[in-house]
Amino acid sequence: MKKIKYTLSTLLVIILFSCNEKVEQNHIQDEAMEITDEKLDRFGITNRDYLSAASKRALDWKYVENDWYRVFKPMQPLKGDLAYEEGVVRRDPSAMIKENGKYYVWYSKSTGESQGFGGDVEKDKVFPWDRCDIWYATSVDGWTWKEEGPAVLRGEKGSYDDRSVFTVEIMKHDDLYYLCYQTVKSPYTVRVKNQVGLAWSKSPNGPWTKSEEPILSPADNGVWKGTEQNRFMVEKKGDFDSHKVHDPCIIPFKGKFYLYYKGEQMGEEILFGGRQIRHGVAVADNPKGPYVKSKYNPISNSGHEICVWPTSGGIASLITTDGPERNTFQFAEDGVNFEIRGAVKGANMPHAIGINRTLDAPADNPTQVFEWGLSHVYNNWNYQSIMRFSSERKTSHVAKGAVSAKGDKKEDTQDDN
Ligand code: AAL
Repeated sequence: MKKIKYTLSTLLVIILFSCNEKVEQNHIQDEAMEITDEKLDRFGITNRDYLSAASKRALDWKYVENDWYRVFKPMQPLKGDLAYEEGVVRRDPSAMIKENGKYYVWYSKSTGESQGFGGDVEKDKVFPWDRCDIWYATSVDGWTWKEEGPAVLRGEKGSYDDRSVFTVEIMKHDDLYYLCYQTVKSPYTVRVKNQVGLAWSKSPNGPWTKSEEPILSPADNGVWKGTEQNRFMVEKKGDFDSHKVHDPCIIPFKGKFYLYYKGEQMGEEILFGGRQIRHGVAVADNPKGPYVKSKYNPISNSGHEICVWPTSGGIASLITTDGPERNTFQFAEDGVNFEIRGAVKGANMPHAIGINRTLDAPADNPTQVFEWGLSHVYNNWNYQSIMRFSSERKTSHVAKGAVSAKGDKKEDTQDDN
């Protein structure tokens, strides 16, 4: 009995102590939050003694600025060979670079309808991005494009890229051009793993030399459950990139090469109303690798296609489509630890963006690279075409005809009233 009494009182002391500790922690957190009168006024908070969870988050925001806010306009069709063509898939454009007085873009190209996974995956085309090769086109004005031909073809039967090479990015470094892209080996099953390949050339017109082996592969610590072709059935999910490494983009940064990529996890879930997609980075001393995945991966908790660019001495990222932080601009001074810096209006938001690398991104306008560029649209499930996007920066909020905070009168505005 004595023993029980002793145990109960010890338990009580522990509970009281841990409750106290919790209160203490909350208190410390509140104290760390700087609650100035100016902040309370700016955020319109009624009573500083009754802060809602949302008000606490607002007061705790690290960055409150307008440099990172953009509004996209409706996309416009391209002319010439990149105009929509029934029966042809052209999608996932690379960044655009300018060489020999012309814009260059690379993209995934395939023909014919997709049958999905219901049929014969050995013979069918399962997705619009299945059975693709990488093609390229040039343009003087960015509107009318000439398709120049294939740049990188699928590999020979039995090679790691024998089924599809797709979703490509371009990097120019020290007079060499590098294309990095996704690869699939046949058969294209639901559980097939995707890797990343690399090709290089002395000229943007090729010829391209392909890496013999992939430069990036999925983490191998997931375990499928059973043998049925079902990607949601797992014994163990493994890392965020245990199934696929996608959307590669290499950026020279701080004397090294940062390969940003999208990971797909075995047993992927739907979270926050979107797919459970996250980004990672792998770093190399040389453009051709070896690329070593960062210990900090994943470096995003949201997003889909990779869209990264250098600005303000760091790397910025546009997070689209999936996850709680979708439609945000993020920035990492070290290229790894990204913080939200601004939001993007959801309307007209392009996906699978090919950044216009001919535009600058100065510190006082870090999203300027989005003034115009390329993206793709789904004309229908089978066929996609490349389109031109444009956007404008939004730093004020004023109705047509009214005077802005800066004192100018807006005659033409997209702003909400
Ligand atoms: C895109 C990209 C990758 C996927 C497919 C084609 O959104 O994430 O490229 O494999 O869809």
